[in-house]
Amino acid sequence: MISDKVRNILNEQINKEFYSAYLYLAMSAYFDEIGLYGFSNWTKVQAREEVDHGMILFDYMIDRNTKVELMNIDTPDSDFTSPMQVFEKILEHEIKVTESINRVATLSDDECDLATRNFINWYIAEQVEEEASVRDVISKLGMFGEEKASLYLLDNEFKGRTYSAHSYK
Ligand code: OFO
Repeated sequence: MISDKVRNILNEQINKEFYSAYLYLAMSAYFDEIGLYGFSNWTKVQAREEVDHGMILFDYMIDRNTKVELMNIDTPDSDFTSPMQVFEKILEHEIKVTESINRVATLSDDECDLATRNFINWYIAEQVEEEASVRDVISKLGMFGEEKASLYLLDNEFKGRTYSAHSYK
């Protein structure tokens, strides 16, 4: 039996994952507008992964026979000015998501909900990976700069990012 507190925090986390998908889609649209189709692909692939993150939580809640409550998804930020600025925003956002996942883990411990505590471990590891991949892009942008030639090379590299589905079962 999932406690009300754990149910609420899981519902909020579903909302945060779908908000993340929206945010990455907004970024993808920005990159399309400025002709950086590889960057657009990178953020679009990430948006699909975020939908998976939301769906894995959704399926878990159904399995635990607890009520899923879908909430409004906020309008994402769309104030983008450069690739570096976008990736700095991504890092800031993902650090907040990591903190949010950590709160789910801590609350599951407090509520003696070992199943949720075990379930959320996947997200803890996923956040380490996500933050690392964003830091990698930021350091490449810092190293090569944002001149057209460097962006062209990175853009080509990011065209190669492919989506692979994550699922709960
Ligand atoms: Fe779901 O990890 Fe990013 O936000």
